[in-house]
Amino acid sequence: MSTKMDKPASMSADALADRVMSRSAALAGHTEEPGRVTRRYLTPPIKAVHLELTRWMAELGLHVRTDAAGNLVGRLGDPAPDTPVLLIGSHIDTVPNGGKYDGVLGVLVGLAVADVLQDRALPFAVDVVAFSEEEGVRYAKPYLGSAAIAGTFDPDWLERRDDRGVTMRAAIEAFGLEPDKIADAAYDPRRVVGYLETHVEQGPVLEREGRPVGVVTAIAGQSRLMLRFTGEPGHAGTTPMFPRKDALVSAAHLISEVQDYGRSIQGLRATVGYVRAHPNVRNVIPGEVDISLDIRHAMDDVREAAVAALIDTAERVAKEDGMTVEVLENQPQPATAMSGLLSRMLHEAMDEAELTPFELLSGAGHDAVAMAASFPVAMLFVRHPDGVSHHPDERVSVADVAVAIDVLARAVGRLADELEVN
Ligand code: HGY
Ligand code: MN
Ligand code: MN
Repeated sequence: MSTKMDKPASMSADALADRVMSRSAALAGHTEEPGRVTRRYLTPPIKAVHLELTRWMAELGLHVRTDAAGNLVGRLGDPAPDTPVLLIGSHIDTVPNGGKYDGVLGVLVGLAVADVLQDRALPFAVDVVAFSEEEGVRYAKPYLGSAAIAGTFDPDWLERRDDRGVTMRAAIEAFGLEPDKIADAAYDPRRVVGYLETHVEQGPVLEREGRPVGVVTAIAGQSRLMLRFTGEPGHAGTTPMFPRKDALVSAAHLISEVQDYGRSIQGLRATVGYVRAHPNVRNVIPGEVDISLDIRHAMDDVREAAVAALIDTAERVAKEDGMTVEVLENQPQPATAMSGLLSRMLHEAMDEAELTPFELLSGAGHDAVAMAASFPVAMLFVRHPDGVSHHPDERVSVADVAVAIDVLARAVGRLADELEVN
């Protein structure tokens, strides 16, 4: 699907930032749950977001298309497939009851940068990408959209089912796309100059340091596990308190140890965010409980040691409680390094904009993680007052968004100069 219209004149960074804020608010209105921002992979609000973004991209004269994984791509420049291309973007899915800016900000800043650069002759095309799925909420698999573009999408994922039993394959088909063509979404790494992502920091550092933006040094590694505790189900009223094999009690023993362990290791993040008790009714002792484990650290060996230690702890706790525990899934993701060239362009752009360059680690995962498998990547963080994210209170300031647009546009310009010289 492609659309193209005449282009309006470009606007100032401040005016573009105002428009990013109003557009973020408009997209927040597209949700599965009125009054909350919830957009899971290829649900109807994603289609509504596509329609708005397609209109805004077409107004800018971008060539717009949707790939088989549901990514929406607006190209500034030559649509020929062998054109060198710089990708700029982020994701448009959200966690349940999420914020307005996580993901969306990177897409809208990308559109603003395309606006700034629309009359500049660049040695590459610029693709503004709205990735269809980063959070991993609907199918417990993050980065579906960026994995498709990076060429690492595993067709086995198409058989994964959501909490209503709908396969990923069926969800893609229901969206009007062809799952068996997802391999066509991959870019040829020889054509890709790199990937730049702007994202709210989702943490306190830039606010504490009094900085509007910062360059990401690396993205912490992350292990996503699912553990199953198995005990014995029973009638809540007739089963004596001894001996009981309540799987939820054993899971609870582990959960409290997870936090203690996380606090004992410098820089570690250890979280249990998902609990599923079966049959999850008031008058039945849970015989089976699934819990997630989200373990993150900048150093992969520390993270891997933490995963091993917490699995040992789970086995000890289960044994003490007379239960069993098994690891249903362990998705390790190594720490992600940033491209030296692209990061230098961001630093030089900050310098050119008379900002003192500043850099920081990302504890959160981003599409840049999946994109780094195939392309050079770099990230620009935007100050996030209170650092509250994955929550409706998530916010950014229009002034900081204007700085991000200015810095990113300068970085793309410097990259063009650098590539034209070499
Ligand atoms: O979980 C994360 O780190 C990201 O927000 N998806
Ligand atoms: Mn997120
Ligand atoms: Mn995000």
